[in-house]
Amino acid sequence: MPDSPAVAAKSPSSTSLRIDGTRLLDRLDRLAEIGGEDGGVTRMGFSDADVEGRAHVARQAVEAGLTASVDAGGNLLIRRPGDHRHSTRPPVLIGSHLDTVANGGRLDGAYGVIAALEVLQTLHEAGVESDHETIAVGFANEEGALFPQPFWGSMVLAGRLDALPSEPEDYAGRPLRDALARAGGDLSQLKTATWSPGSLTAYLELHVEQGPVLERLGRTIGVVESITGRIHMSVQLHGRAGHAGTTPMDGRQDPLVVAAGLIQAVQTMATRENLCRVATVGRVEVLPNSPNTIPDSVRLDIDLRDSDPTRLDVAEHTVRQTLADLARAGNVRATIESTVRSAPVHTDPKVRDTIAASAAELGFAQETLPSGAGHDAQVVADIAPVGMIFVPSIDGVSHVPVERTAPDDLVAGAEVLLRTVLKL
Ligand code: HGY
Ligand code: MN
Ligand code: MN
Repeated sequence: MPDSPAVAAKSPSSTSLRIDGTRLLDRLDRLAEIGGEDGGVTRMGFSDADVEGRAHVARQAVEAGLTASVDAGGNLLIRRPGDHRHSTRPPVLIGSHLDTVANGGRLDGAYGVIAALEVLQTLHEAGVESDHETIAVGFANEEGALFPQPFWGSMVLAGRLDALPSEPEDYAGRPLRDALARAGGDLSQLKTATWSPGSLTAYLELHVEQGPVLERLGRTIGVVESITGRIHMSVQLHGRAGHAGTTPMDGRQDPLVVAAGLIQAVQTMATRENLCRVATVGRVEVLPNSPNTIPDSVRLDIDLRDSDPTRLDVAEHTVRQTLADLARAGNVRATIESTVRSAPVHTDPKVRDTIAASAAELGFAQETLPSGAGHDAQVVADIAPVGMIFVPSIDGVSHVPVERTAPDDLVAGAEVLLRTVLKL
């Protein structure tokens, strides 16, 4: 954050500037139709629906008189026209991600990008001038739902190319190279999409809380203090397939029995043993997945979270140790890989204070809280000061079709985003 007092944005009267709430809500409704099914949304990163969703938002930006481009990592970048040569400070980046989990909600990620578009259009229409550019971003493949490289787009932007596989594939082994090209990216040009440390004044992400705290406390705005750490582990188990009716129980090499033991152990780690805050197995693939065949192989994915990196390391080591013991006992071959490791981060104190001041000025009740969900902001924190603004999630649920937030809260969050951008 710059030491000099922030140069207040020059504009007709930036304290009276407001977003267009109806336009924001309409755009959220229209975007939710893309990949919409059974009330939920499925736009898994780099799927056709995801590419369609990002093209739709790009069109909305151009219709608003802004420019839209896709970087080599597949990130959608929206800017106000002009060369910004009078900028004396690095840009402020605002946004989130447009991809979703399978059969997820209409707000996770999408809300932050549509609100960023709304803020940029409001600044543009009011002719607000500032000593820095404001850029909106729709990060690619934050969830890792199809191509298991979550935070893909923000890792590229933050220059963490060493932490990404050179030839990423989806769960079925299909190459990312082609899907990325269809989205407008280029796997061989990722370096052109990286931003260096200090190249941004700040990154701001507006997001639904995805938890119960703000609703329970009756607060409209959440000022995020920290974002959880996370380790994602992929386990592959190989046994010996056989006939369910003729293969004796003793001597079986059943990978699904080993998987069941591991799933129970992961649950115990985060409950009775309290080794980490939460631990989940949300994805299991059984082959050949036939009811009267002893499975040949099982793949399962483990998600560990905690705000303390040391506790995460202990939990990761315990999973590895437990798997080795279970595989030996079950006479099953096992491999395990930590595919994602994102460190817990604290948001920038000055950005937090600016968010809090904006919410106070606008008269919204606020609460400072940690994020149990992971976000692109924790990756961008490698190169810039970051801040996150939350709004309440009804019943505290997310990653499900019934993910909802009250319209007034959605508008309030976007107002705080605008006010914070004007202050930064
Ligand atoms: O999984 C998460 O925490 C985020 O929604 N990607
Ligand atoms: Mn999510
Ligand atoms: Mn998200």
